[in-house]
Amino acid sequence: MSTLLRLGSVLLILAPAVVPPASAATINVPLDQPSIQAAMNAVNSGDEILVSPGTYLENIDFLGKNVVLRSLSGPAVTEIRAATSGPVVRFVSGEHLAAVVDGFTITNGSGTTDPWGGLSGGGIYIYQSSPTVQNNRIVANNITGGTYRRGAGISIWGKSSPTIQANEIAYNSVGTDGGNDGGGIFLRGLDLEIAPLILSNTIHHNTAFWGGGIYCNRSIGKQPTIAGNMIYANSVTNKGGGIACNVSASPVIVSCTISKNSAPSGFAGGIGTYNSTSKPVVVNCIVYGNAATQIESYAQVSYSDVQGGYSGTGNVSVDPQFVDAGNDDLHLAQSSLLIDAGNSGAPYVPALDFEGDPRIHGASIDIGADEFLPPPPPFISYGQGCPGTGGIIPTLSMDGIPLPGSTVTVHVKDGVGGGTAFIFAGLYQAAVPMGYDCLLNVWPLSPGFVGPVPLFPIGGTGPGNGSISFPGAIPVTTSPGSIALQAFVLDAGVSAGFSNTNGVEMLIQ
Ligand SMILES: [Ca+2]
Repeated sequence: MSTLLRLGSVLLILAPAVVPPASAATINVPLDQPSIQAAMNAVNSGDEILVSPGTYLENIDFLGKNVVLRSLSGPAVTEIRAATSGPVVRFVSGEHLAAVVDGFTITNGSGTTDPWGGLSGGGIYIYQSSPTVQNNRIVANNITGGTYRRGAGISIWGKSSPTIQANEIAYNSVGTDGGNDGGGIFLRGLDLEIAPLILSNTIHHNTAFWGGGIYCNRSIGKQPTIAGNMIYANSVTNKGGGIACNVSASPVIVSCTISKNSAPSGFAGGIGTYNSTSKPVVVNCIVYGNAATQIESYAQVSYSDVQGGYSGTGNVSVDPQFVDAGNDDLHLAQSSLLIDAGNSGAPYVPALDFEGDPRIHGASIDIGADEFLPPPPPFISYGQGCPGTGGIIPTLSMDGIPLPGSTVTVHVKDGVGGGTAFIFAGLYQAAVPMGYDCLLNVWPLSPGFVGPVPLFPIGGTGPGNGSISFPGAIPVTTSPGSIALQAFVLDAGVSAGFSNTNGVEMLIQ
């Protein structure tokens, strides 16, 4: 179900409790209130808190208020760092999806006492609440005290159906001794009417005993949806380096890439299961290159790439051909056999891939978190020229690979034979009337940018019979981006004194 539909369902269920205030207020931090929590204390549900760049030494509690807490300039420059022990941000008072934390680095959290007497929720602690957590960097939260530690990045308990979307969740740890579960996310849901949604997150380098990336346990009612996540380089000392499914946990795991995660000898580094009560439904996923094994039994797997193979419809075992796995670039290369190999009718099909590219592109959805998009063509023809002698319009085309320092070939055809041509180049496409029904197709002007000289003779004789091809050097100092080109042919036979060509936009890689 889409986020919008989920939101709609929640609002419907909670309708009697949701009475929007007469007018929503916007509070700026630190302009209107000195701290984020001071702003939270002052606002009402429906308000918005906008936070300027900076490091905020605070522990935040949403206090049951369904407000949007958003950074103005993103997580790279806006950090909430726990000032005291406990979670950095907590939702424990029945907040719903309209309570949003968006665009922060959330770090240095250490957890609070959970319903089972352990320490939970280093970065974010969610209990009986269903907020939206999106576009954050939840990093370097470490739970070190207590006997049992759960969910160093995010811990989710009770009747909670949050949406956890487009976050980076990395370098969080609950430690690796027994009973410490969920380095990135711990999830235990009860009586769930709506499935919690873990969507399009990048989850890496988290550590735990069970469930390095994500740990699921005892989900009663709707099962969590874990969709479109890039899950790599997480590690455990027991089961499920990437994802662990303990007792009665059968999440729907779709369109995820799970690779380079590790577990000790005999255990699954990809997806670990406990027993027949944990039957995750795995569709359109890559589970490849994990140690020691990929997926334990009980999982129901289809349309997935599992190293060493796994029984089920549409499963394959092929090298995914990541762009650069050694440097954690797990995009699909153009040669990957997983492009268009997934099931577009899966239980959940994300509208975007993990990085926001539109999917489905091509005949079918790609397997894994990344939808491969072919690079744009390097030369795009656009616009139209104006005729020379005999009413014939010359044309411009190019070929080669446009890189700084390389050479491309320029072709001018159908000009007046024996004439003289020159090239105009600019940064943008244009269509500026020049009189005589001629258009200037490039802007701004920069004559002679491509070609050995601005003026060059055209071969052939007679109307429309002139053509020339020549190499054009692209200076090594050229920045990636587009350059627009147009050829002009001096032609005394027409009243303009020239004809010109269509434009060609060259995309420098
Ligand atoms: Ca992509």
